[in-house]
This record gives sequence, C-alpha cells and structure tokens, in this order.
Amino acid sequence: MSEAFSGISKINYEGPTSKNPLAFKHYNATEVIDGKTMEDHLRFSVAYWHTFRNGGADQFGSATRLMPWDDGTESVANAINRARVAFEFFEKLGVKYYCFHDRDVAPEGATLAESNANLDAVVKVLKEEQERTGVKLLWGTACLFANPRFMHGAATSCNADVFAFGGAQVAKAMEVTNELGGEGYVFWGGREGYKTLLNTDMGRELDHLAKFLHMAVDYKKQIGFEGQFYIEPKPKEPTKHQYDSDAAACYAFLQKYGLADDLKLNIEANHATLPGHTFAHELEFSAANGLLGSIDANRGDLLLGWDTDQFPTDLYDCVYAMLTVLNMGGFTTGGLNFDSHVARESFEPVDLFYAHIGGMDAFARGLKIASAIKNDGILSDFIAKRYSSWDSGIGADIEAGKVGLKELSTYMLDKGEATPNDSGRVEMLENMINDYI
Ligand code: XUL
Ligand code: CO
Repeated sequence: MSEAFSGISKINYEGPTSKNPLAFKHYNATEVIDGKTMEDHLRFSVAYWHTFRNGGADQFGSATRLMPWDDGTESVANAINRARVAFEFFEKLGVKYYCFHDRDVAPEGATLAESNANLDAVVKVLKEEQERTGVKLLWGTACLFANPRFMHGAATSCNADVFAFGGAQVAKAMEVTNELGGEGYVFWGGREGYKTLLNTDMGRELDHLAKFLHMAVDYKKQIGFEGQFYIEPKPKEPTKHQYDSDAAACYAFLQKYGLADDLKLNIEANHATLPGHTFAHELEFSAANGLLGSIDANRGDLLLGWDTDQFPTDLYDCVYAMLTVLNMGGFTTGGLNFDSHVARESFEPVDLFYAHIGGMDAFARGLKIASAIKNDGILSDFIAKRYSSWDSGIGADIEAGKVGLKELSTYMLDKGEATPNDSGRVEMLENMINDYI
C-alpha cells in the first residue's frame, strides 16, 4: 500500500530550540520524569472519529478537509483502507493508543447483523495493524447518538426497542474492544437527556440508564472483559440537558444505583467548562473521589457555549491537569485522548500532524512543569501548613470523631474566639506558578 502521508516521515524530538513545525520541542517519549518515561506518563491517544471521520462540516457549510485516501463511500473496503491509513498516522506521530466508536471504524449496515459483520471485517484489520505497529486501543465505545433511531436517546429512549438496540450494539462494541485488548470502554450518553420536561418521565429514564449500565457490567463479566468502564460527563449538546452533566452528577448517579465500584470517569476539558467548571475542578473532584480514570484532552472556547473540541494548547490547563494526574499516582488504564479536531479551515492532511504535535508538546510541558512544582513541594507544603490546625488538638479530635457539638461548645466557650491566622496567599501562589511556566 502506498503511503497516505508520503511527504511526512516519523516525527522526532528535536528539543526546545528547534524551529521545525514537524518536530517535538518538548515531548521526548523516552525521557524519564520521576521514574517513568514521558510516553508512560502521558499515554497519548488519537480519536478516530475526529482525525479520520470528521471532514469539518458545520451547520453552515459542508466538509472541507482533504482526505485523498478516502473514496467517500460507506463501504467496508474504504473503511479497511482508512484503518491502514490511520495506523500510518499513529506510527508517524509516535502515539501508542487510539480510541474509536463502532461506527467510526466500520459502516452501519441495513440490519444489526450486517453492521456486526462489517465491524468484524474491519476489526480483523485493526488487530493486524495493532500487531504490526504495537499501537493499542485505549478504549472503545458505541455510537448511540448518530442514527435517527436514537433521536430520543438510547438507554433513556421512550421506546423499549431502541433501548434493546442500544444494548445489543454495546454488547458487540464491548466484544470487539475485548478482542482488540482495549484497556477501557467509555459510555458517553450522547442523547441520554431531554429536550423538554413536557414529554419526559425523568425518574423512569434515570432508572433505565442505570439498568442499561448494570447490564453492561454483567456482560463484561460474562465475556471476561477486564478493561475499565468510564462515564464521560457532559451537560448539554446534543440534548438541551444531559443526565451525566458533570462529575458530581455522575458520582451521585453511580452511588444511587450501586455502580460506583464499576465505573470511573473520563473527564473532557471542553465538557468541564460547559457546566461552568474548570477542567482542573472536574479532574480534582474526580481524583478526590477515586473516580479519575481517563482524560479527553481538548480545549473549548469560553466565548462560545458549545463543544468546540479544539486541540489543547493552554499551558495552565495542561499544568493543572498533570498536577492532579501526578498527585493521584498517574494513569493506570486511562490516558490522554485527543478528542479534538482541526479547524475547518485547516484542511490539509499535514494539519493533523501540526495539531497533534501541538497537543502533545503542550501536555509534555505540562508534565515537566507539574513534576517540578510537585517535587519542589511549593503547593503541597503550603496546603499542608494551611490545614495544620487539623493535625493536633481539637482539629485532630474532630477528624477522629472523638468530639461532638457538646465538646465543641465547651472548647469554644473556654477559648472565646476563632481566629484564622494565615492569609490564603492567592496572588503569591499564582505568581509562583508563573515562575515555573
Ligand atoms: C462528544 C464526545 C464523544 C465521547 C465518546 O462530545 O466527547 O466523542 O468522547 O463518545
Ligand atoms: Co469526549
């Protein structure tokens, strides 16, 4: 097979002084930071749907991207050819992981049986390419939102047959993820929400969503799939309100329905800002509750209220994200999946390289800076000191559950006043972060 990206060779690390836009300035896969290579820390993944299926169409205009390898048909032959091109891209870029939805990699057929057969034909090639290149599947998922049958949702559809179809599709997607040695499986509730409460039985829909996930947990055991399950929170788009609106809402849902031990979260930067949080907040909330599994690395535009899925280049975001990841001890099954697409006007194949190189370099810098901040202890020392009143005396007694309100009253009546004695030093800390950046 001739090369699809023929003018582009393997992207190398050339260091911070390089002016070559097709080289890494910071991402040096084999460089060891805190006992682990950058490759093992960052676990970069390419999102098949954006990089190989998103032509750049928007509500006002058609696709712009040049994909000379793609004949534009929804045929299995085209899907197989595209899969080979995707692996050429992964290899040249030097990423070790990719992620896909079932319908990204293989065309949907006229029946479920036909769709499954199409998927099997392409999965055979994906497996061959994984073996040839050593590139692995970070996670798989099922597209339960694009086909018109899912207009009311899948697990939360008003129609039981649609729920059943979604379940059958997830079963197959889990089987192929397992077949490909996928390290995880994502549930993003594309249309699991509502447009108007006037036609919606919210309680019933939530019960159905939980039932659906319990079925998936059971099926996982039945087929012996050992990958990690993740829910990916997002508050809106395409529906006006989606049930998995943010990390806290997901956690409450998982706890209520007895699923908290079976699913972690896949936190996406742009999905964090849509409900009015920062990316760092969603990551930290997840990590604090033992739920941070994986990350969809991208960037939104705070002036726009939708999911722009831009490549991540904001250094502060990358530093804060990597601080949380390092503080939790690093990824286990998860990684940094670029759920990002090139701009509609960046339409040439080489733009895919520039975009991913930029995201990888930004996170590599984030990793290096976060590691230096962590090792110097500037934040952890400050925070430990800030909470030191809890380490002894009344604070330690409260944490140990030794005292109640009666004892607090005796203590405070005796002491007379509570005086917080240290400044929060917000600006000093912000300046310190800038010193490292
Ligand atoms: C949509 C989104 C999805 C999930 C996988 O906003 O992020 O692509 O990552 O279904
Ligand atoms: Co995503």
